[in-house]
Amino acid sequence: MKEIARFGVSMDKELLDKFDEVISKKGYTTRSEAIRDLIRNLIVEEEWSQETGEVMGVVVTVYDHKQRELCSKIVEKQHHHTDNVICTLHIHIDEVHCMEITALKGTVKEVKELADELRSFKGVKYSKFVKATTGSGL
Ligand code: NI
Repeated sequence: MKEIARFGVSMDKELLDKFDEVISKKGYTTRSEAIRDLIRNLIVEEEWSQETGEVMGVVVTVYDHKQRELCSKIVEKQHHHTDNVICTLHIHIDEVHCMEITALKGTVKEVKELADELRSFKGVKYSKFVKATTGSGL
């Protein structure tokens, strides 16, 4: 079990009141939980600013599968990066639209480049990229 450390924080009362209001809306029951999450997010942001090390990322795309050769282009791209494409989840939304969720792992450069390539195919109607972490640095 990890050692627990305690520390005091001084701040403007107004700022603390606002913080309490925001974390309460987000469902945190204690300041400690909220502060731990903020610190973890900061550490993950730092991981993403490094050239070395391994990160995770998720790409969500929604596209028209009737768009000429789009499906095969996406699949081909994924097959060319089997070290970085951890898994894909394909959802047939309706007669026309598909959603694809792709989990990526690699260096920041590898994950960013692959995510950008998957998102930029002609016919992709929506895409979102989420930075994530392997969790080992937290
Ligand atoms: Ni589909």
